[in-house]
Amino acid sequence: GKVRAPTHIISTISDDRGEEPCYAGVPMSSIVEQGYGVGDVISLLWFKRSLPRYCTKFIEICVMLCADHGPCVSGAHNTIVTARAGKDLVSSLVSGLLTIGPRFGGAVDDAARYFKDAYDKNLTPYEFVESMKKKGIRVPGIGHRIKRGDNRDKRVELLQLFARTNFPSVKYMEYAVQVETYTLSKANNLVLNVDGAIGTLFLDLLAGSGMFNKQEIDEIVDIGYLNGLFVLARSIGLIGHTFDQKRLKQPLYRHPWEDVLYTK
Ligand code: Q5B
Repeated sequence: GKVRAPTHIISTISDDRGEEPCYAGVPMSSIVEQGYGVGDVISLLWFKRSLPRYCTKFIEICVMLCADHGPCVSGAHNTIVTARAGKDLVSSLVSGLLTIGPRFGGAVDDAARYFKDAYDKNLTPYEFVESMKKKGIRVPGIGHRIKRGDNRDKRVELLQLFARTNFPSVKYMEYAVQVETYTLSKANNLVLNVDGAIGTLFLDLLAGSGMFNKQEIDEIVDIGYLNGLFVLARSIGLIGHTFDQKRLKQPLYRHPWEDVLYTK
């Protein structure tokens, strides 16, 4: 019989060999004709399946809410400085994206990992937070530079409201709220932030939708899919900041001496 030469690449998410490209087996014409949105496309290309509408809507809300958070955050700042140095769109974009990490925007996966582990082990919020402190690890998804107990993050409230109204279960989110109550009793800046809200609510989506088995959920959390939501979303804003600086014809950025503490 025929012997297939070994291939150098294995791919399972998309195929452009036919008359039209397919995402996870779904032809482009169906995607357009059936009115799919970007949440459906993410579901097909990342999770290799169609998800119920409330899940794809949740994904779209995450993307919309995280698209930008003003010019002062790390990512936008880097992008603005790079654009003002005369660099092109892609350079300005990646310069901003490279700031996404454990402190800024890239705590979604770790929030999912640590909150899942703590909830699944039945740790009380006190046990969870204090065990993290003993290990010298900041609780991912907790804390914000400008949000406070008396100035909550509206994005977190909107995500929670959507999930409480549409998700079959919000057990991980409710656990995160209890953790936040405890951390706020320690310091007013230790709110549940947008990374923590997305991380824990995605756990609820994965566990409650019936679309993923336990092994798949563990793999998604293990591989770390969820920072991808912030990266994808914030790219929209970073591209906007690049165009903004170019439109405004902003000159090369130089930080003022007065704002540097020169010391020996
Ligand atoms: N402490 C976010 O820190 C920040 C603690 C904590 C226990 C914690 C910090 C943190 C975990 C990572 C995380 C996502 C660096 C944030 C985002 C997107 C964004 C951004 C925007 C957007 C802020 C003061 C005292 C210290 C600390 C203690 C702080 N966090 N303890 N667990 N998680 N969080 N990142 O304000 O005793 O004085 O030493 O790392 O989830 O990135 O809008 O800006 O859309 O763009 O600088 O929203 O919380 O606080 O470092 O002065 O700490 O609180 O140990 O205690 P801060 P610090 P002590 S959302």
